[in-house]
Amino acid sequence: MPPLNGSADLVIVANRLPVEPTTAADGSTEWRVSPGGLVTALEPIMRANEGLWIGWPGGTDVDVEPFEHDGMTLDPIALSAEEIGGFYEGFSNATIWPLYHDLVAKPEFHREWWDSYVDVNRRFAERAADRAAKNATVWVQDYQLQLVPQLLRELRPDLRIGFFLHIPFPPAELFQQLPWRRQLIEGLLGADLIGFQLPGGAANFVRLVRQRVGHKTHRDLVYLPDGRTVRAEAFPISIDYQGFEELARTDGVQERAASIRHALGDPQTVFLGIDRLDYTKGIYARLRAFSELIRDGELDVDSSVFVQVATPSREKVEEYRVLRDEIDRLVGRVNGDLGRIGRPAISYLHSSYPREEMAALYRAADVMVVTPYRDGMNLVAKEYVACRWDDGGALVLSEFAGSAAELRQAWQVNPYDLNGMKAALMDAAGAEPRDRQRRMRAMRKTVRQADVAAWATSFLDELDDVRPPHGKRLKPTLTS
Ligand code: GDG
Repeated sequence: MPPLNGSADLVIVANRLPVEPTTAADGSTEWRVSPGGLVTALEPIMRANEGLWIGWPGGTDVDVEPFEHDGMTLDPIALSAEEIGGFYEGFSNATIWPLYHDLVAKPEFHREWWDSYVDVNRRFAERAADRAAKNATVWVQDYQLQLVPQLLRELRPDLRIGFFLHIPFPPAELFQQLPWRRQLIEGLLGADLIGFQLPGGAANFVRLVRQRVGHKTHRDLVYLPDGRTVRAEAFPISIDYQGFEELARTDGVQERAASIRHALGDPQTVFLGIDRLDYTKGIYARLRAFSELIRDGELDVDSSVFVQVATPSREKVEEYRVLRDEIDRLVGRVNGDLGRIGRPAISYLHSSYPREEMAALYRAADVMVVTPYRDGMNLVAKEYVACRWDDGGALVLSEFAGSAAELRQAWQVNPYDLNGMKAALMDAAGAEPRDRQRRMRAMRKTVRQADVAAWATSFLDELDDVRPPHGKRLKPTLTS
C-alpha cells in the first residue's frame, strides 16, 4: 500500500465504504464489495489514479486500519453508537431525508443531532485533509456530508472539491424550516462544483443562496466575496447498463426468471416492485391500487400477482418501523380477503437478494411498478429497462422520480392519485406488444447512452472546467 498521508490524487468521501464486512468460515472478517452503482462508476478511475475512499464501514466502533481491496485503498471512519444515533439515524435520516423529500414524513429537529452531524462531518473533512495530495481532487457524496466541502476547504484551500447530492434538493419554502439552513448552504459552497440529480434541484439551491446568503448569482454560478466561483448543475446519475444487460442475458438468470414465473403459478401478468423499505417509495399506495383492481374484479388472482420486494432499511428509525407494520398489515389483509389457496394476491418479500436474483425478477416481470412520492433518481427503473433486452415489459413510473425526466415513454403516474395509478396499471398490463416494444426500445436507448460511466466522466470533466487542474491531471480511464 502506498504511504497514506498526503499522497492521494483522488479522494472519494462518502458516508459508507463501498464494502461490507462479512464473517468468513474461520471467524475472521472479510470484506465484500457492496452492490451499488457508485462503486461501479468510480472503480476504474479509482484504480487508474490510486484513489482513496473514506467512509464508515458500518457497525459500532469498528476501528479498522486503512486497507487495500480490489485495487482501491479504503480508509474506514469509526462511528460510536452515539454518533450513529445522532449523526446518522437522527440528523441524516430523520431530519434531512424527510425534509428533502417534500415532507413525505415529518422531519424532526434536535439540537443534539445537529451537534453530532457537525462533529462527524468535521472528522470526515479532517481525514480527507490528511490524505489528499497537494492540489488533489476530492469528491464528496451525499446528504450525510453537506458540511464537508467547507470544512475541508478551510483546512486545504489547494484542493479541488466536488460534491454530489443523490437525493432531491427541496424548494426554498421547505428548506427554510431548517434551523441550520445557513450553515448547510455555506457547507456546500465550499465545493467548486455541486452536482444535483435534476436542473430543478440546482435552481432551488442557487435561488436559496441568493435569497438567504445574499451572494451574487448568474444562472448556475455563485460568486463568492472571496473571488471564488461555485457552479451548481444537474448530473442525472445512472447505472452500469452493459453490466445489467449482460447479466440478464446469462442462461442462469433466464432459467431463474422462468422458474420464478412457474413458482408464481405461471400467471398471465406479473407486477413487480423492488425498493428499500422506505416511506418515500410509495409502496403502500401501489399495493392498495393493485388490491382495489382485484377487489373490483378488473384483475383476478388466477391471472395476476404482485411481487413486492422490500429490502430492509434503517430499521432503528421509528418511521421505518411504523411503515413496516403498516405494509405487513395491508398485505395480510389483502391476501386474507382476496387470495385463494396457492394464489395470494401479493407475494411480499422483506429481504435483500443478490444481483442475479434481481435481474431474474426484472426478467420475470411484465409490469414494473415504481411509484415514489419523491425520489432523487430511482435506479430500479433504469435497471429494469437495462434487463429488458427483448424490448418486452412495461414500466409504470412516478412523475416524481428523477428518472421520469429521462424515461418519458414509461406509463407515468401521480402516486397520490389512486384512480390514476389503477388506470395506468391496467393500461400497462393490457398494452399491445408493439406499443410496449416501441416504448421500451426508446427507454433502452436513453439509458444506454447515459450510463453511470458517462455520469462520472461528465462530473469530473465539469470540475476540470470550473477549476482547472493545477496539479496532476487525473488519468482518464472511463469509457462510455
Ligand atoms: C438513493 C436515492 C438515487 C435494492 N434492493 C436490493 C438491491 N437494491 C439496489 C437496486 C438499486 C439500489 O439498490 C436502489 O437504488 P434507488 O435509486 O432505487 O434508491 P435509493 O436506495 O433510495 O438511492 C435515489 C440513488 O441514491 C443513486 O443516486 O437514484 O433516488 O434515493 O441499484 O438494485 N440490490 C441487491 N439486492 C437487493 O435486495 N443486490
